[in-house]
Amino acid sequence: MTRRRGTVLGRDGAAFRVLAGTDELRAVLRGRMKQQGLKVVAGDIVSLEPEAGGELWGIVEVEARHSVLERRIPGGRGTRAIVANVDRIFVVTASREPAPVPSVIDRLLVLAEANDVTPALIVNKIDLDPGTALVARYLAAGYQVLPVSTKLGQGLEAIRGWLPDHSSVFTGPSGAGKSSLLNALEPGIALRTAAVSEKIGRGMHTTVSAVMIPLSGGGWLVDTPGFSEVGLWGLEARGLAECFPEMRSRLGTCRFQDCRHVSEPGCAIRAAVTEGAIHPDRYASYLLLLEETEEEPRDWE
Ligand SMILES: Nc1nc2c(ncn2[C@@H]2O[C@H](COP(=O)(O)OP(=O)(O)O)[C@@H](O)[C@H]2O)c(=O)[nH]1
Ligand SMILES: [Mg+2]
Ligand SMILES: [Zn+2]
Repeated sequence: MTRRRGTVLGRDGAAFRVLAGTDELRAVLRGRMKQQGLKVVAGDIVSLEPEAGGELWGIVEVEARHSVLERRIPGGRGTRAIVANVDRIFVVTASREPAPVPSVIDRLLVLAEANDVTPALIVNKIDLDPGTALVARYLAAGYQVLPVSTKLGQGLEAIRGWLPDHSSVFTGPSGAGKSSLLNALEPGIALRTAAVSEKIGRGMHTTVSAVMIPLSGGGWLVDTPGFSEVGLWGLEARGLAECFPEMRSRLGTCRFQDCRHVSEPGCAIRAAVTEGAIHPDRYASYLLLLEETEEEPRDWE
């Protein structure tokens, strides 16, 4: 029997679209897998066996995920996976127009790490403003920072070099230049993601689901409706600080092992803020996100 292995691109009604080599196959969960309550999402790597009589394939195995983005199910009924095996989240901000909002940038960077995805910060529109202070702040914090002008075509190679063999999410505030950037990286692609989002927006009862869009140079762009609902719930205070690269190395040195870095005496994090080794805005973001992690699960409308 010919078994095949492939990547789930997205849903198509009751079936999944699975890319196996260069073939796009339609596949459904085998009954046994359904009984196990297994959920398959875009990005999952699956094994397929042909279904009897027909063109459908059966999903007989889902490989362990190295990362998964989840959103909360309304009514406090747990979480639901949106997409699996994302390798990198590119947080896109403009250096100006609109003005960068550090708390928004920080939330997205932390969100990536909290979900085992490597973050990178793209500072776009450097033709308007080099964004020197912003770039320096995030480099100092320990992030990969990519200054870019989509308009002038500057800095795109650094992003392009990273895309093959990986699956990437681009996120960030509206107006930062995401659509323009994606189109510069791969002409026409922003239109494809827009079409997908619109379709999902119209489909009243369709579950919001992510789509993997193969890039011509290899790798995937992941279109993730519902990404704004990915939260930080369930993360312990200690886990949160670990998602701040500049805090990570200092965590063992607070006086109390369970230090939340808020008002505890002998806190190494607050000392580093006072000394200027940690940017005060970054620490402010930490406090804000700490509140979010400690919030009661909220229902999503
Ligand atoms: N000056 C300048 N404008 C840009 C650049 N990249 C995008 N824009 C403009 O910023 C605006 C918002 O871009 P868009 O791609 O729609 O942002 P999105 O909302 O993040 O998808 C548009 O008017 C773009 O032409 C850039 O590098 N420099
Ligand atoms: Mg856009
Ligand atoms: Zn502390």
